[in-house]
Amino acid sequence: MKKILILNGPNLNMLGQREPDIYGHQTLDDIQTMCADHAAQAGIAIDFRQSNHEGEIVTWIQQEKDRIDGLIINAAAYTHTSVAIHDALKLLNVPVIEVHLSDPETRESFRHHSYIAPVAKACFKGHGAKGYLMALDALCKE
Ligand code: CA2
Repeated sequence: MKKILILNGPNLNMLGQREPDIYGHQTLDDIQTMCADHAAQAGIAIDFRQSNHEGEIVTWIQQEKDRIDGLIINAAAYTHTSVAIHDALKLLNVPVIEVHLSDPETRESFRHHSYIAPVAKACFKGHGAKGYLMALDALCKE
């Protein structure tokens, strides 16, 4: 069975509590449940995690690199700052998909650059929580 690691960066644990106009009303637990249901229907396994710590995300990527068939990442603010996560993702020999709830390119200029994009096969942004399901579907086709 294919195993997909889904990583979420800082502050995404606060989803549903503020800025619903930008990020929607769903909590991260809701998104995890949606992903788990979708994965079960597709016959794949997911491991869904969130961290507010850059180093923890880097460690998770290193630890799981030989155990997964694909990785989905919403690195949140680290998208725009983290060379460390970029370098860790380069260690992977499996497809990486970048996801964002909002479309960062239509927001403040400091959100326009992504350190994830050069190491990602695709990016789903601006589709809300559905973007995670689109990313799962894309990895199922790999
Ligand atoms: O649109 C996305 O998914 C983002 O990755 C979300 C990040 C942001 O820094 C990126 O530019 C785009 C922010 C996540 C913060 O989530 C919050 C949740 C509730 C309240 C406030 C922030």
